[in-house]
Amino acid sequence: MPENVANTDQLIRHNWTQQQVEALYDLAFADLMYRAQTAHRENFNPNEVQISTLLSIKTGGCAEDCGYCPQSAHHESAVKAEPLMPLDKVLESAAQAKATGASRFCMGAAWRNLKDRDLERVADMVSGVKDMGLETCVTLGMLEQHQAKRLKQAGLDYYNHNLDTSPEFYGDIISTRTYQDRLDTLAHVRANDIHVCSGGIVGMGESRQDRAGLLISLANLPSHPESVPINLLVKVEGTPLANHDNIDQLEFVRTIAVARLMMPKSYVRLSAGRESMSDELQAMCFLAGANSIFYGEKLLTTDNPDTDHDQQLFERLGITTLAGQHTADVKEACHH
Ligand code: SAM
Ligand code: DTB
Ligand code: SF4
Repeated sequence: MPENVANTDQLIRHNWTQQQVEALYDLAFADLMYRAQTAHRENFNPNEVQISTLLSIKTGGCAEDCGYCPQSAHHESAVKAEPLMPLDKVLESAAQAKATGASRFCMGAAWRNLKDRDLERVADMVSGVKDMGLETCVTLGMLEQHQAKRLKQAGLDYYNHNLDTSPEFYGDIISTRTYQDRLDTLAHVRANDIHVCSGGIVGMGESRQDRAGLLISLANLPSHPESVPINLLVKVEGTPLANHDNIDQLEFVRTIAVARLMMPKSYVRLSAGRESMSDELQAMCFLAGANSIFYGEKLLTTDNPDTDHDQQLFERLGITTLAGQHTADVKEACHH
């Protein structure tokens, strides 16, 4: 085993170098999988997966120009802009998610940033969902300190805000906000004691160095995000990335495995893109250390696998789903 990758994966580290992470990526596939599965077993029950259900509470018409996103007003996708959903509809959808077995309910808005005029309505959604006994998560774009504080007070457990890719590749995908803006939002979330959910997208034409760079940006944060969504680009017609070549599927599995090794106590979520994956590829991702998914027939605007299909897959793999309260334990584990 190369010296620079030995014994580095068992500790919570925040000082990963590009060379070390690329060395993990360069391991023989079986060696990488063995190490990732070993780290996974040291920290989690390998047959348990956490499930979150997503709801788009405010769809389309977004001012940002994220190249992958069908909700950007800069692109001509089929998504129609809709106003912020009323509270009763949100709670209805959360009740449904709970009935299907989700432990967390994640509400997403196509906003560049949360506006104070919408803060109380979102806070009501958070407390309503929390009162139903679900873990709460929102993703609303950039967030300021006082807004994070108010959402925490309303009962917010997780805030999702992705770094998306490496700092170097970022400018090829998004021009309307900076990497530093994203880091600032994550700091506001953390400072208010809300769990951080942050990851990125693979398959946007980035290099392996960029994939390593994304994982370094995440793992070298002062605390590892408790939840790390790894999205496979969903190619949506009308977006600039619609006709991109597919990424090698084994490279996607490697990315999950390297994320597991670098952030051994975090939940790694096999996120968008499962609709285009075979059952066998998803099984390999679980073997590589993914232990969370989005569950429910829609992501925000695009399709996710049918719940029946997911249940069958879990049954075939002997996977059980995790009840919400257990995930709170991860918080302490990630703070070092
Ligand atoms: N507007 C907010 C923001 O961007 O911060 C929250 C919602 S946004 C849709 C949440 C995340 O979804 C993005 O950061 C991106 O990582 C992911 N995403 C969006 N479109 C995607 C696509 N076509 N394929 C994969 N992931 C996507
Ligand atoms: C995340 O990392 N992936 C989710 C969630 N966080 C909000 C969103 C995926 C969106 C996929 C494209 C769509 O459905 O619009
Ligand atoms: Fe807007 Fe979020 Fe889509 Fe970017 S990813 S265009 S911020 S909805």
